[in-house]
Amino acid sequence: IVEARLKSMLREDSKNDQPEAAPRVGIIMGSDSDLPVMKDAAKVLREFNVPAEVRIVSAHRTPEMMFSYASSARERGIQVIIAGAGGAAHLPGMVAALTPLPVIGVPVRASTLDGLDSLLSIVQMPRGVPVATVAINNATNAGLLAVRLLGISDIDLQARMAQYQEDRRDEVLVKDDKLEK
Ligand code: RP5
Repeated sequence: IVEARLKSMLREDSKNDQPEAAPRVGIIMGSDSDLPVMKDAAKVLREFNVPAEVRIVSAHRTPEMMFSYASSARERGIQVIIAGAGGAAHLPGMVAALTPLPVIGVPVRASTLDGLDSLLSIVQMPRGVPVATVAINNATNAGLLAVRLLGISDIDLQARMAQYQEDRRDEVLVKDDKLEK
């Protein structure tokens, strides 16, 4: 259901009928209500042609599923996990405790505390179990960081990241050029 919703959210990509490759990145979230934020990570990975899977895995509502997902991710070929959650956002930290893979946490703004609760829950991991935390609701940066991590051992991907950075720089230069000075 999540994959179907994601495809409709990324309608421009759903015309691609190519067979799906084995996922290298796992994008998980505590609730389907996180999907409007977390879809941005999937969008980035699609742009870089990095195969990814999207799942709802709740630390407190489906703890057994969280355990089996995190503890089997490495043997299934997943190389990076992006985990988004809101409120008492323990999903990224719990997953990081169960896998040696790098885990990127996305604090989702989901409660009356405006995302600060999620941010602090994810960023304040005790020593020994790291979670790389991006800004509140910034799943785009989680996707980009996953690409950079994979780029360490994937020269083509790293080159595409360098090109992406050049393109962003060129955008600024064009805007600067158009300014009346
Ligand atoms: C967390 O609680 C989820 O990650 C979500 O951000 C938040 C609210 O979940 P729902 O009540 O919308 O399912 O577990």
